Amino acid sequence: MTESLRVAVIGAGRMGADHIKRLHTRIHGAEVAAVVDVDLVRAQTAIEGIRGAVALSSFTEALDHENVNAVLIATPGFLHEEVLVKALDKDLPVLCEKPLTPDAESSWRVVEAETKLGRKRIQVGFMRRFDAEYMALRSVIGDHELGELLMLHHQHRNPAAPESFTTEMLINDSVVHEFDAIRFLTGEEITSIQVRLGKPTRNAPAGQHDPQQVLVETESGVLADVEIYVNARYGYEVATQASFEEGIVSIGRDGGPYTRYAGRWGGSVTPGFEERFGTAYDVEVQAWVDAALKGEIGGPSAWDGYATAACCEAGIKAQKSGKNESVALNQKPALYA
Ligand code: ISE
Repeated sequence: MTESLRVAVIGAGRMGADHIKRLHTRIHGAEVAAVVDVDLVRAQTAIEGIRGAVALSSFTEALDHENVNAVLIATPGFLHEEVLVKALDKDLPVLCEKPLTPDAESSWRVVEAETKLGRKRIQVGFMRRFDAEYMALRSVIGDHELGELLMLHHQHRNPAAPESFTTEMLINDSVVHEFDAIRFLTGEEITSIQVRLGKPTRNAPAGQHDPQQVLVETESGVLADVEIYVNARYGYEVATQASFEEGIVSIGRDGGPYTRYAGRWGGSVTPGFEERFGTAYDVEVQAWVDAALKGEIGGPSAWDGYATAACCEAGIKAQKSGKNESVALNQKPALYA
């Protein structure tokens, strides 16, 4: 049994830097052994103060490094497949930020490679599964506390999206979280998706259609809607309201101190996903480390990565066709049963 994870973090951008800090300061049983970034200066900055860690510009060098026995991938999705394949070749535990890969075909190749290896090594970074309110809502659904779940209403709002964020990325970079959350909450696969592009905000960068409405149906007929709005200006908000036969459950509303001062009342809006899901990320990464030390995974699998990639593909098709598009999944391998 491995005593501690010595992690190569691939990608030192916004999410990578956040995970490096987390691994270094809050997670037990793991340390940062290497940081890889095409921008070597960025990698060097990221390892400052971390004794024994090396900064590299090639992921192959990191995965072959004698002091590395685990991988955390935090690069953009289109760069994931080759790192995943190499990590599987070396039988290393992997935490891969979402999406697993950008499309269903490449995600299926990863599933096939892992199936061939014969054990689950890849955990996908859907951190919402580790958020206390998501877990509580899942229990209410699973225990039928309020009867059957009928509908889910999701709001997913970001303050601003970068210029490079395309119309498609609203689906495959943002709504991918709701696809996984709907699967996690209901325990069912998604069967069809429709996307409506309505009146756009003038605050979106040129060529990016924002907001969008995504309509989803699951195997048993649960209907879900998602408002994805990535230039909402006022702050970060990820919330869900669930309608049951006997009641309604809402999660994700802003909390924190409620202040009355100088004739006004209120509190603060969460600024970004690091704050909104900070604790969930900590729990997620600790679950990965604890499981990896036992040769297991502690969260969503490559199958979940593949299933959500298939949803994204149907979603992007639906953006273009305006029609309800069905989600086609290959047969689930026994490894993921
Ligand atoms: C980003 O990559 C995330 O994962 C955030 O959770 C999400 O809110 C945002 O829309 C994505 O771009």
